[in-house]
Amino acid sequence: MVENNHSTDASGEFHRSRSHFDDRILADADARWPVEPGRYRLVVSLACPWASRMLVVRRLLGLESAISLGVTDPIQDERSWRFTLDPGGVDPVLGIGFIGDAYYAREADYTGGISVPAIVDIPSGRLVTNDYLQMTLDLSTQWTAYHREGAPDLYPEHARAEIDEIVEAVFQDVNNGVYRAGFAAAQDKYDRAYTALFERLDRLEERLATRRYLVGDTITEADIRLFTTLVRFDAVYHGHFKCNRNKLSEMPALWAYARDLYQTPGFTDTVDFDHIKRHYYQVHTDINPTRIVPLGPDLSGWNTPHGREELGGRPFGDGTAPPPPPTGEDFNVLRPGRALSVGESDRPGVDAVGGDPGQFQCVVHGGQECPGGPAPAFVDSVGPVLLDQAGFDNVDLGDVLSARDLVAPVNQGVPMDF
Ligand SMILES: N[C@@H](CCC(=O)N[C@@H](CS)C(=O)NCC(=O)O)C(=O)O
Repeated sequence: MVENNHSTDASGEFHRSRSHFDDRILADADARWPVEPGRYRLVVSLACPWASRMLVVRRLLGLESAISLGVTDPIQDERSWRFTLDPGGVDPVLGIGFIGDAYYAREADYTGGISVPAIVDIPSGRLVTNDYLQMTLDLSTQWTAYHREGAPDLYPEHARAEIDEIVEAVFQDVNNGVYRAGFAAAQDKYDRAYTALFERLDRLEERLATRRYLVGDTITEADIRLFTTLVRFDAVYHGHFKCNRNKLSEMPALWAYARDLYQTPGFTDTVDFDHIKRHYYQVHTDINPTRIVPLGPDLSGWNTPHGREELGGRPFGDGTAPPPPPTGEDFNVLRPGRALSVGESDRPGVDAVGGDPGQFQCVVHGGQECPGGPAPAFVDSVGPVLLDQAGFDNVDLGDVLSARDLVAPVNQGVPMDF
């Protein structure tokens, strides 16, 4: 069993250890790890808030073709994060089944925790860094030569002091605060984390009532770091981590702020609620021994109008919104118009889902009548999946979302074999 990179001490307090591998990839040809497009692979779990920061920053800066992406199964096993979503259970670029293999290639006798996000040097197969605190900043400051045209400045020099200050407070009380509450093993430690979390959220609620973003009038690193915790709040932290004074959706400014970001290109496509829920509820058996994943909450509110445009602000500053994600990197099934993938499902009622954008196929068996052959279906809104054939119009998006557990790679015009 691989050791965790966090622990709860004898007093019941949760501690997150520093990342062991903190090398940096630098815009310097003589550096040990120089910026070089195509050389590095970013490995993430879509469930992980620290990894999701990297997904958003990479998308907003347009670094998808410079730094490729590997996505792990949301459920770790005793060897930690694994590539079981890929054909043969092996990452197609790194040729390994576990991200731990890259850690051991870097340091054969390494005994510490294995975590995502992780960046791997493709030619040598060695881990470069798992230092999530620095990684996003380096995408902004070291990879500038490969930013897309119109990339926003997420870490503007003139605002760094303010960003750093807010990021530190948000880290202590919110990003890591939810973990401190969730993994506390003593009442007083939990109480303290809970209190600090909601005091901070109250202050953020106040700050965001009159301003669209945390710092200045554009999206910065500070917003990305707050967002990845907020987007998990009602689905996971409120129940699983006992952060339940109120839900995010009961804090009007924060909830509208989170929806605003969620609906912004580059954010929305990185959010996979299915991975998020299954990871937390199924992996943390110490706090959820039954491994039951709750069916709620209703997530459809994320797509409702947020009204934040009224506060002004220029989301991308002098830049522009990113184009749609590359094939295979649109992870958000909840988003209206999102292409589903061909696949198999063990979910009663849904055997496979797939199709080209705008035209989806959904084969429904199991508990329901299947009148022989695929039924065309498409997601046209959050809510029911509309199916063209009679008899299928009661399949709801929840079923199709869960069908994604076993969904195969995105269909790229290949005839579907149901
Ligand atoms: N690398 C970081 C943070 C990243 C992190 O905690 N990632 C989680 C997923 S959200 C992880 O990989 N955990 C693995 C584990 O704790 O065994 C750290 O050392 O604290």
